[in-house]
Amino acid sequence: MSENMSTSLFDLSGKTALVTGSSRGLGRAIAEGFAKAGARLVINGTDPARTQAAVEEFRAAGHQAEACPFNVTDEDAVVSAFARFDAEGIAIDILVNNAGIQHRKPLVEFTTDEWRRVIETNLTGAFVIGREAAKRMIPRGSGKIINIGSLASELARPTVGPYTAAKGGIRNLTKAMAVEWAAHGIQANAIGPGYMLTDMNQALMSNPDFNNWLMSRIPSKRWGRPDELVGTAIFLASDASTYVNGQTIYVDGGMLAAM
Ligand code: GCO
Repeated sequence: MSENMSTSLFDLSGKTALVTGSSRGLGRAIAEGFAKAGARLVINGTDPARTQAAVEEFRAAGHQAEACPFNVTDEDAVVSAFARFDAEGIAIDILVNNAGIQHRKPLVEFTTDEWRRVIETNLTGAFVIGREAAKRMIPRGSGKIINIGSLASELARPTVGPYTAAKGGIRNLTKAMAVEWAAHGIQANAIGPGYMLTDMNQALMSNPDFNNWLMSRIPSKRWGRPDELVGTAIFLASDASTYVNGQTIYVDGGMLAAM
């Protein structure tokens, strides 16, 4: 493949990407990767100050970025954000539904409200924002939707039941989006991160017993780095994947491949 071919295929220049939960963690890493590939970024987080600070860092690095803080569980805020995009002529070409929370305890001890909070944040938010984005992508005849799943989209472990249910839902919501929106030039896919070095997993990283178990389960024998998701994200966000739809690509160090 010539240098020009490989570069243009993965070029995001001229595209605008909204990445939820992109002021830190996996979303931040993906947003930074998109910016380096030429995209204009809409940075989202629940904390306006942290979101704006992230935007300033993107701009200081020479990238185009603006802030759009909202909680993905606040449907009114999501609808208002897209109304603002419409009013300002901002077309979201690429949506990454990354925002999510974790809550660990035995399933039998979860209150229904605690269950709902995880489902609302990790699954319903992706539906609401995906719907609002697709309403604008369909008339344009193009769009990229990337939902962030998990190894928990396929496998379960004790104490993360609501998260596992939500991430399993992400895997099939992605298929539902793909089958309804592919004819409109939209590719909807998911990325399933393995055990990544993020704030959400600090409690696990600092637990020797968990680490020993995890290293026995991962062929790569190490935690993944957030930047190791960027290549897959750019692939799914770019013209390199125009006939890929409904797939979940696992970036997990081989964990799902192992017995
Ligand atoms: C946990 C972790 C996992 C990872 C990741 C695995 O408590 O087991 O939080 O859920 O975050 O999602 O793919």
